[in-house]
Amino acid sequence: MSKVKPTIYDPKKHTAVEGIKVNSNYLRGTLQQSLQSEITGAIADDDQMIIKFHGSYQQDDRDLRAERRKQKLEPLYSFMIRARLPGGVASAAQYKVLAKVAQDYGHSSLRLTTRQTYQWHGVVKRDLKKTIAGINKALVDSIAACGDVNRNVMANPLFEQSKLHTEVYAWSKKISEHLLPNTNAYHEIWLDGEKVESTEEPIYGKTYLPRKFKIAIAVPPNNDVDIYANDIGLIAIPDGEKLKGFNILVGGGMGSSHNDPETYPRVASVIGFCKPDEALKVVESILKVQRDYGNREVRKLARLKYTIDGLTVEGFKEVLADYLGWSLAPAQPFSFEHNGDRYGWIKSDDGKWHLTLYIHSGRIKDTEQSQVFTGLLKVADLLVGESDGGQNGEFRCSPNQNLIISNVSEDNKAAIEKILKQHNISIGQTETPTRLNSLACVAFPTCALAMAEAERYLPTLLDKIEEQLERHGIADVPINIRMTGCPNGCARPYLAEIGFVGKAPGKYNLYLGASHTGDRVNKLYRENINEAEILKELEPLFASFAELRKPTESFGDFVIRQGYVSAVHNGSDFHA
Ligand code: SRM
Ligand code: SF4
Repeated sequence: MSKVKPTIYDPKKHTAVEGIKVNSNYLRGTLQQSLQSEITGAIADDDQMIIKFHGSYQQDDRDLRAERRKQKLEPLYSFMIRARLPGGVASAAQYKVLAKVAQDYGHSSLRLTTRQTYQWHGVVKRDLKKTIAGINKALVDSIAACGDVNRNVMANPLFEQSKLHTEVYAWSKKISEHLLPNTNAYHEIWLDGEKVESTEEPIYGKTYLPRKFKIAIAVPPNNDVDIYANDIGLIAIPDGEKLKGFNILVGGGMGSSHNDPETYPRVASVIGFCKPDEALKVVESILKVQRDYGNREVRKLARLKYTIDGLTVEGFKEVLADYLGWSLAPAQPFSFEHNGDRYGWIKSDDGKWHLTLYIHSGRIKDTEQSQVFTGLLKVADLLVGESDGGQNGEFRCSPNQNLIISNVSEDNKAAIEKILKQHNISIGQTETPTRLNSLACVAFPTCALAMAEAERYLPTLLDKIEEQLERHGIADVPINIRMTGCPNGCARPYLAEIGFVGKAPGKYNLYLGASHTGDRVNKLYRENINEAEILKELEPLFASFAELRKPTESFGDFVIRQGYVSAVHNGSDFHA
């Protein structure tokens, strides 16, 4: 029996956010009133916390902030909405509805996220309810897509690859449903559902979790979901074609603050194995340990990774065994080969085709260069038009901000290729492997926490990095490059072989040395540097990589072998 005692809600000690949750009447807050108020485009302060649990954030256009202040106007408030889409799958018919909502309320733009779902940006308050109701028409919701609860559960979206993949995808939905909040607030507020006075939260309780919580399932050898970045990771272990069970990982996370050694990115620790019929109890118990032992006094230290490092991994396993009533079996062998997506067409055993597209920075939007929004809508039209009841074809989000057009019949292949060509939508055949492996978070203009550009800037920087790679004859080597506008790590930059993390406008910290398989975080190499300095720093690294690389050695492993940075094995190594 563990000697460590759980924390009980204490309004004197705990953060204001804990009080807001407790007093929200199970996530209702005063959202109804906030939505009705016409004097501002914003909602009440406390509701800004509560609305996250409904899958939405209040934001303002940061490009216009200074100008609006000068004109004595309030910031240009709008809302971001994030769908809950376990495993990233929507039918072509659902996609059409989601894209139509973006046309009506979200500037004809959809954002593919690093956790396999869609976001709508720039929705004004008066359209918020219509937007969420519109999304619901596709039978998609945004419950728990944000907030201190379990978020979208990730899994490999190409489940036709094997029977094992199909089983795993079903688990992503099962886990997501199982850990949904029980409150009726979402239906009451957004869908005019019947008012239910008393709600109980049997899993979460009134204070929900101390912080956000993330789960992913990986099927080796592909670590496309970046399993080590999650609070809980499940690694599928096969028994022939079927699922034998899951290795369980805990305590992954990316978020940190610049120059604050108390915070750090951490790869999840493997703590054992469970059979499929034990899996729901295991994930629920881990979540409950975090609910009871997580830090509710300091939000920046409230993720499961810090709870585990506080208890030690062995201590955490003891507490978990108390909650489960038994201990996990020893972990089973597994290995990963890479953590990216595979592009182009593949055919599944049932004769259907699946096409992974490369979506630049995850943004589905028409630009001068390519008409991604219009083109994809035409593909959806084609697939829905072909079917009776919209069952033909799916749009699946990858964990790396790409899109897979799935379950396409042989007859439709050529027509889809034609539409993609006409709209200049990439199927990943002309870009360098480094570009195909790159990720950038949203950052400016919508993200309130951005310190530097990411989505809007990485493509330009990549043009210049590609020139360097070409010059050194290493353009065909895949190097994972990821950029975020701040150290919160939304594009998982600490799992990149080259990571850029925003420090100030035009300035980035440069990190090196993560593994190519996503199981080791990188380390700070240079601080607060601009584009010219970045390129100057990378030049000799690439020259040396081209000259001294061992066959098949990845860039991340090379910079460690050559002593440019030391390998990071745990949180304290990261800042050492
Ligand atoms: Fe994130 C906060 C966008 C994946 C770690 N993240 C935010 C907010 C909501 C900013 C805010 O709090 O005001 C960003 C909204 C920007 C916008 O305008 O859309 C934001 N995060 C995103 C997305 C859209 C980035 C993207 O370009 O795809 C991703 C949405 C995923 C989803 O569908 O659910 C996104 N965020 C991640 C990931 C990656 C992952 O989960 O695999 C991480 C790192 C993993 C982790 O959680 O540790 C991540 N986001 C954070 C953090 C740091 C949390 C921490 O432990 O310290 C914050 C800040 C916070 O929570 O206080 C944050
Ligand atoms: Fe915003 Fe920072 Fe996340 Fe980028 S990493 S989306 S800048 S919170």
